[in-house]
This record gives sequence, C-alpha cells and structure tokens, in this order.
Amino acid sequence: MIGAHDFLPPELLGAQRPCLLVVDDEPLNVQALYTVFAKDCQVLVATDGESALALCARRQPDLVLLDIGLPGIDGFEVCRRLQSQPETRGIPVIFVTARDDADAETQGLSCGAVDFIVKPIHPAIVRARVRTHLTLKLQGDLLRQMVFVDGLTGVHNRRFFDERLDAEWGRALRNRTPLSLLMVDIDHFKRFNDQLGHQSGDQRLRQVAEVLRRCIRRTSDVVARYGGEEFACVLPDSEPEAVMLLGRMIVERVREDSGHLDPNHPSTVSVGVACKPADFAPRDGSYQDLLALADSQLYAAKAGGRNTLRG
Ligand code: GH3
Ligand code: MG
Ligand code: MG
Ligand code: MG
Repeated sequence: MIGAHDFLPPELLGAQRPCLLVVDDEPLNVQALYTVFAKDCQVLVATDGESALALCARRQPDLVLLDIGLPGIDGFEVCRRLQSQPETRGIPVIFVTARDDADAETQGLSCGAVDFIVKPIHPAIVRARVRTHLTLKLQGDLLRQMVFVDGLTGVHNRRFFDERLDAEWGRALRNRTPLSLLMVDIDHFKRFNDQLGHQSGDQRLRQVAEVLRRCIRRTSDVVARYGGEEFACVLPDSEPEAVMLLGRMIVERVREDSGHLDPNHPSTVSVGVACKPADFAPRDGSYQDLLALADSQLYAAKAGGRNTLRG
C-alpha cells in the first residue's frame, strides 16, 4: 500500500487503498485531481452525473470529489440523489468547482456535501481536506464494523440482527409483504469442541458462516451470529416455499462442505423456519412471536434427529 500510510492513519486502512471518485467533465481537471491522489488512493472517474451515481451504487467509493457544471444532471442533483439512497448516503461529497459565489456554496452544503473547494485547486489544500473527510469516513466504517459485525465469523452480530428484524418487521406490516426467519444451530458442537479443540471449533464456525453467506445472497437479507454456535437470518419478501428450499440447501451444504474439508469430522446443522404471511395483521403478534416460533421449530428439528429442518 504505497504511500497511503503517510496519507491516512494505518489503523484505518484495510486490505485495500481508500477509493475516491472524481466527477468532472473537463479532462484537465480530472488529470489534476488524479495526480494529487493516485499514489494514496484508488481513483475512479466519471464525466457526467448519471454515470457518477451508477459508479457510487456499484463501487461504493469512500469519498466523491464532485464538479457542479456537468452534462445532464448537475452536481447538486447528484449530491441530493446520493443522500436520498440508503446505500450511498454515507459517502462524503466534496464539491470542487469553478463557482466561487456564496449561493453555490450554500446550496452545495445544504445538499449534504461536507466541504466546498473552489478551482483552480491548490494540491496541498485539497489533499488536507480530503484527508480530514476520509479519516472521518473510515473511522465511521470501523466503528460500524466493531458495533455490528461478529469478530470471529465476519457475519453480522446479534445487535445488528435485532435492529434489522425490528425495522423489517415494521416495513413488512406496512407493505403487507411476507417476512421469514431462519434459525440455524450446529449439531453436537460441544462434542466437536471436546474432540478437536476450540481452535478447530472456531474454524468450523467460520466455515458454517461462509456457507450461510453463500446461500443467502440478496442484499436485503441478513445473516447474523445469534449466539455461540447459532445463526439467525432475516429474509424479507420471501415466500415460505422458497425459504424452506433455502433451509434445506443450508442443511445439505453444511454437511457436504464440512465433510469435504474434514472427511473424518463432518458437521451438520438443524434449522427452524418461521414465516409471517403477507396478510398478517399487527394484532396477530409481534416479531418476538416470530422469533419464538423459529426457535421452537429449531428445537423440533433437534428432537427430530438433527441434520434437518422444520417449519
Ligand atoms: P445440539 O446438537 O443440541 O445443539 O448440541 P450442542 O452440543 O451443539 O449444543 P450445546 O448448547 O450443548 O453446546 C454448544 C457448544 O458450542 C458449547 C460451546 O463450547 C460451543 N461454542 C459456543 N460458542 C463457541 C465459540 O465461539 N467457539 C467455539 N469453538 N465453540 C463455541
Ligand atoms: Mg464541469
Ligand atoms: Mg448446537
Ligand atoms: Mg445452541
């Protein structure tokens, strides 16, 4: 990671360099900004507003340097649209523009930009301001990671699961859409730990989390470590038949994958499924009831011999 250590505190840098998106329709301006940051950052370029929005959604840059005068939608509108979408709201925007009037700066900041720089740029000043806002952005990312992600397996944690279940429950009632839960518990995991040690147990937990991540792929779905060797998944807008199929696939994949990795010690899981139908009324119950139902189905799967699902 050449140079980035001097530019940003090393504890904030992940495996990849921070990613900047430069949006400007004038090649000389793009070149000037590219030269300032190419050593420390991965630099993406867009020359109009629509492609800037598409790149932000797809690549999730850590910061956007945004011109105002652009072909098609202007920079203000780009900034507003970034702010209006949950996936891009967290990306800081700095306007870099030839407009040096207070009106433009007021409008830019009220659209949600974090800073406003007037062209022609002064490289050291742009670098310093970008460093400040990138640091804040990466600190925020790190904090969210620590608060919402399970350190051992890399899937979300219980805190995140609880918040999302609460939110998705509300949304599913309002929109009259189905909402499903999967509870997944590793079978005889105490025995596995006793026989092979806790480090192998931790490794197996990571493998099972990876299977869940591969099976459950929609961006609205949540996979979380719910407790020790128990995982929980929220699946918005999923019909019961599809969720049962998914549960069955998880049961099979865990058994197969763990058997491939260690033929002498395959693991199995038991799965409990609960679904709130689309036409469910609030008086019919709460998301705690749905959780309790998934949990009781999980226990039924255990009682039914493990390595299976109930729903
Ligand atoms: P069952 O099939 O009924 O679920 O049996 P089980 O042995 O899986 O269930 P039990 O609740 O008796 O034991 C769960 C075990 O999971 C006990 C604990 O040592 C292990 N475990 C929980 N968290 C971790 C962890 O972070 N790492 C490791 N290695 N083991 C863990
Ligand atoms: Mg322009
Ligand atoms: Mg278990
Ligand atoms: Mg358990």
